[in-house]
Amino acid sequence: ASVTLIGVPLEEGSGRGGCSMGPAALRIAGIAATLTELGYRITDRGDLRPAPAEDLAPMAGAKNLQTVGAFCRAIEQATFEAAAQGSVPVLLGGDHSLSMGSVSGMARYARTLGRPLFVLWLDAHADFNSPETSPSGNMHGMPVAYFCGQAEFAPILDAARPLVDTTRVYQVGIRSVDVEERRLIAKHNVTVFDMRAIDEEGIGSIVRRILSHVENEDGLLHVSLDVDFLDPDVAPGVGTTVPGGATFREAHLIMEMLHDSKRVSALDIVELNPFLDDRGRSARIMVDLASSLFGKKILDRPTRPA
Ligand code: DIR
Ligand code: MN
Ligand code: MN
Ligand code: MN
Repeated sequence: ASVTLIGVPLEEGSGRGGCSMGPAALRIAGIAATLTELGYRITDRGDLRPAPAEDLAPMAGAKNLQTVGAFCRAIEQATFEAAAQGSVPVLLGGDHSLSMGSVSGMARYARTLGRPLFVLWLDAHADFNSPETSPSGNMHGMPVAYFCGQAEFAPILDAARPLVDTTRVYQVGIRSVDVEERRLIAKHNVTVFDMRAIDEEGIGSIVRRILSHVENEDGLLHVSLDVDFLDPDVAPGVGTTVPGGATFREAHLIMEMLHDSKRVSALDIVELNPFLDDRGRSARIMVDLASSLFGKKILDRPTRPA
């Protein structure tokens, strides 16, 4: 099996500096060596550095659109190419606006197979704003609305891209939602397992339900992991911490179950801000979670013993 690392030194979607150092921190934390040890062939494409897209007219509600837009185009293409070569693209972010590109690239790939794409969004935030609704104008708060086809994006980026059906988007860990996002999530039937759902039902049961939907439709699964999904006590290296997040073990269980499912076709690791981190701790945890997703186990046994 093979994995393609795609570095995305993008922070212009986030409203503060630091995420551009994310790819370097993830490499220093040993992402390539860890996956090599698990038996994968690793291709590291290095960092994407596209020139700003000057054809995009600046827009008040979408800060740094020319930079974010240029990255999204480059990411879409790099993600599609890696997947089409039979490799699993792993996006080393970079802020979460990069998922506009990576999910779109996977949606294009899934269409060539005639299979549906599912998205598992692990985040404290819903990221369902548009340039019209965003209170901040930061595009890292918009990727889910973008790949679900929220109308306001039509003029600014590829209008002909394949979209993700909102009934195939699962958001887990959510605990910070803006007023307009709340309305849009309800309108579009996105399935949200917020922190209360995790507390009440347990993460294992939630992940089993999501995976059985993916399996029933023979889908591909794109996993998008925002550092702030985790509790800030576990992973402090992110600009938008929200208290009350997922524990270390909840996050690992998700990754272990995802590995067993053999459904994961792409992974985004986003929002790591090494400038805010505590001696590389968050970078190492993200690499650790990735290694669980790619098959690292505590013992050689099935997750659910017979
Ligand atoms: C807020 C914060 N909802 C916004 N969003 C995110 O600006 O749209 N923070 N994604 O990480
Ligand atoms: Mn996010
Ligand atoms: Mn977030
Ligand atoms: Mn974010």
